Amino acid sequence: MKLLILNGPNLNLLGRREPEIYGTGTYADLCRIIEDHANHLGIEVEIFQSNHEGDLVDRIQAAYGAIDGLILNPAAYTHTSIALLDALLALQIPAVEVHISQVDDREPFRRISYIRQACLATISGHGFAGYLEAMDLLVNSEVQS
Ligand code: CA2
Repeated sequence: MKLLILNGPNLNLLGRREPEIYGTGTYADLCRIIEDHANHLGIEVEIFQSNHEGDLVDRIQAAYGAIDGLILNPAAYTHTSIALLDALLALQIPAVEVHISQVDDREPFRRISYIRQACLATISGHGFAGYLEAMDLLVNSEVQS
């Protein structure tokens, strides 16, 4: 099984500010715990981060037929991007939306997610562990199907 994990703008700066919202871990720490968990589960994982909406759309399109599940934290594009929604709808692969912070308890604009309707679940406010929960969910849904 192969999962693709996509991270949107500014997540590469994790650990550099707002530790009260995002914790103190860096982006490298996040990638390491994801890779460790993939080894533990015995699956393959690819992690991609971009600050550019079109790069994320391109990566989703390239995933067609090549991956079994997608985990997506589009960061600020969550709240603005119909292009990402359309790419996800076209992909037709199980996807899980992840947010490190609890977006529903923050500014009203963060309660809007364009991609949510194309995802089988949303995990929000569980910190880095949310990515691992999303991996477990996709692995278990594959086993059951
Ligand atoms: O909680 C999440 O994971 C978010 O997707 C993170 C986005 C934010 O726009 C979403 O509303 C919620 C922000 C990512 C940038 O994160 C940084 C964290 C620390 C330092 C710099 C950037």
